[in-house]
Amino acid sequence: DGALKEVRRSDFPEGFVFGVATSAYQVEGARREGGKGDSIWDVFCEKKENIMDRSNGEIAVDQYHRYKEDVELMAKLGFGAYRFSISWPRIFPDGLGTKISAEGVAYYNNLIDSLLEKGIQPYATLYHWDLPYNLHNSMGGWLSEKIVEYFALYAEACFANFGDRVKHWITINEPLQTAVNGYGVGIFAPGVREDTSIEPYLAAHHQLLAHAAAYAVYKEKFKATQGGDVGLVLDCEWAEAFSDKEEDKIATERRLDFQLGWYLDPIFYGDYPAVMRQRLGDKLPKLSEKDKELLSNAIDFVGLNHYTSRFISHVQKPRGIHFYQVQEMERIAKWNNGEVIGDKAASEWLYIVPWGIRRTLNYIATRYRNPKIYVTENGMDEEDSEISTLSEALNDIKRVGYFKGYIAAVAQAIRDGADVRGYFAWSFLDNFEWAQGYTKRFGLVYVDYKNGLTRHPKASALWFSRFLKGEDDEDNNNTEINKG
Ligand code: GBH
Repeated sequence: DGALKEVRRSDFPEGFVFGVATSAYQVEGARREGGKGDSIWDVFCEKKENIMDRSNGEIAVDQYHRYKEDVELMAKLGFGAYRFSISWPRIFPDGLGTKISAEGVAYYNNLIDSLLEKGIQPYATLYHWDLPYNLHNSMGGWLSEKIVEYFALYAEACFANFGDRVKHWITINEPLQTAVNGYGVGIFAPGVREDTSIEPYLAAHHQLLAHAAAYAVYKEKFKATQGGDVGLVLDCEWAEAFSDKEEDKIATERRLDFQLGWYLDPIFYGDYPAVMRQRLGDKLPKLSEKDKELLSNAIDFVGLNHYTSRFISHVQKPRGIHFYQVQEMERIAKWNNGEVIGDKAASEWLYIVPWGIRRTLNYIATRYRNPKIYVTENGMDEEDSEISTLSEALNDIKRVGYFKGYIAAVAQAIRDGADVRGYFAWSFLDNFEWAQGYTKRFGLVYVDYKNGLTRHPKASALWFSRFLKGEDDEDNNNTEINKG
């Protein structure tokens, strides 16, 4: 891709948004406060062996009580937007959409107002994996078609209560993860292990229909008065063919269809990708004419969560989960000359491959009629156990390199023609990293778990801050934010 000059904010169009992201279960804590009902993650974590360090999000990083301090820090650093998620069981404790919790609504009103006071735009995700436990327990959660209606009621309540101030809505975060890891492999809540059966595809189907239902509610009742946008967030690891062999190239296209096409083809092209139908047969639910109509162009922007890349090789009986076996492919982290694709972060799955985000963005632009795109998550982690002192923790130079590389690649994708409108770093703070508990740290801001959950900006936060202010990178002695 040629030598890159240092990326600058002025490489981005006017109005381009830079923000930070989190999700409710990962940061809020306050499990039993404000009338909140349990979510499937509250219950999943009760089975200690589900989480690497046997932890949970009961307290997490306590954002429920510290949102003001967090918002102030975001503002000091210069971020223009905050992507957070609303906890469904904080709004409707039993999920049924009849008894709204005034305290739950008040919490998000306060958060949103604090953000706007500081000039930070709220980007709200309605569903980032914390389904009201009652909807799982009483009807099978995402396996039941009834959930579509309950999600629409919940979405409507959020639009009605917060939509005067929230202009960017994300319905669902990474439906693929809920489908494959929640209802197939079982490593995420609700822990259903039905990898070889219809469950993952049914859970995906209902998430798509729930997205479409919420999109329709917004369009019919709120769009004209509130004027916001509603999008869906998908996770996509870039897939690059392992060799020039035709079968590797086809397996690579297949891999992308099984990640993005699964959700975007029904919206942009009216049905699931043909290759999924061929390989899954009746395991893949059918979209009725009514479903197709509701889904048709039901998206104002595509949200992309992107972290890493792999080479894809066609393998008839691949190792790994059933979801990969039906795709007859293996994900490989080495070039065909044996060299690794990129440096590794802490998580086993995360290699640092900046060029992958440019290709993913260009792929979405070309394949799906150049939609508005937001990069809704991008970042890397370090291993908690490898950090021995606070000053070591704050000196996250590898993450600085990660952001410089990936953000420069986003700027290139924009020059290539992709309509990217914003970028959110994952994550604002170290937090509860799902099945990996607190063993991995994705934050720009360090959270001292042993010392009152105090917040300490890492070097990457300070780099970001200078980048946002358009300051020279050489000028890196600005430690203002760490004083006071
Ligand atoms: C995001 O998912 C999530 O939206 C966010 O909440 C999370 O904190 C962040 O990633 C960092 O992990 O499939 O066995 O490799 C990104 C997609 C899905 C990638 C789960 C890692 C790990 C389990 N991630 N996957 S596995």
